[in-house]
Amino acid sequence: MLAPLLGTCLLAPAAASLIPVASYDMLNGGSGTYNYWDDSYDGAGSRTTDYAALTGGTGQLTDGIIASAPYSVVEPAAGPGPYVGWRYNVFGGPYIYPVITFSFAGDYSFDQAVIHFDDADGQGGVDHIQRVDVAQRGVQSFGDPAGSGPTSIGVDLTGLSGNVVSLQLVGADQWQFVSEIEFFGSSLAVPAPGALGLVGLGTFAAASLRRRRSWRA
Ligand SMILES: [Ca+2]
Ligand SMILES: [Ca+2]
Repeated sequence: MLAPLLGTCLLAPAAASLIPVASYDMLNGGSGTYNYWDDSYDGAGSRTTDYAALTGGTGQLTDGIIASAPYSVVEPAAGPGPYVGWRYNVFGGPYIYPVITFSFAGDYSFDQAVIHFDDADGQGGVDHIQRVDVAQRGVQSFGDPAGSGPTSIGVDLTGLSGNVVSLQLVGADQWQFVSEIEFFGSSLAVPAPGALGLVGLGTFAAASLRRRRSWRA
C-alpha cells in the first residue's frame, strides 16, 4: 500500500495512454458458417477448437488490428478473420457471455477500456454489446449504436487500479464479434529503491551546496 502512495507523491501524474496487455485468458470464439476463433492466440489451449479455454497468451484482441469492415465481409470461408465471435446458445447450450481476464506487467491506474466490435443490427444474429460486467466495478449498460457496422464503446474504469481487469461481455442477440480491446490509464510504477536513494542524496547535496554558497555570499 505504501509504495503506490509514495509513487503518487513523488511523480507527476502521467497522461492517460494505451496500456500494453501482458496476457488475457478467455474461452475461444466459436463457429457458425465459418470459424470465428482467436486465430493468433499464442498461449495455452486450442485456438482451433470452439470455446476452448485459452490462457497465458495474447492474440487478436490485443494485436492492434481493429476491423473496419463488418464480420460478414472480413470473416472469410477459410483462413483467419480479424474478429473473435462468441455465440449465446439460445437453444439450450451453455451461455457463452465471454469473461475475458486481462493481465498487465505492473500496476496501473485505469481510465477506460475501449471495445471494438461489429454492430450488425441483428444480421445473422450478430448485434451490439449491451452490457459489460467489470468484475471489480459492476455492470455498465450500452444502447444500440447509431448505424450498423464496426464501432466501439468505452467502459468506464476510473477508480480501478492494479494489474488485472476482468470483463464479461453480454450481447444483445445471439452473437458478439469483437476485434480489439484497448486499455487506457497511467502506470503506478515507482522508481527502484536505489534510484530513490540517489534522488534523495542529490537533493541533500544540492541543498548543502546552496547553504555553503549562501554562507560565502
Ligand atoms: Ca485485433
Ligand atoms: Ca478470428
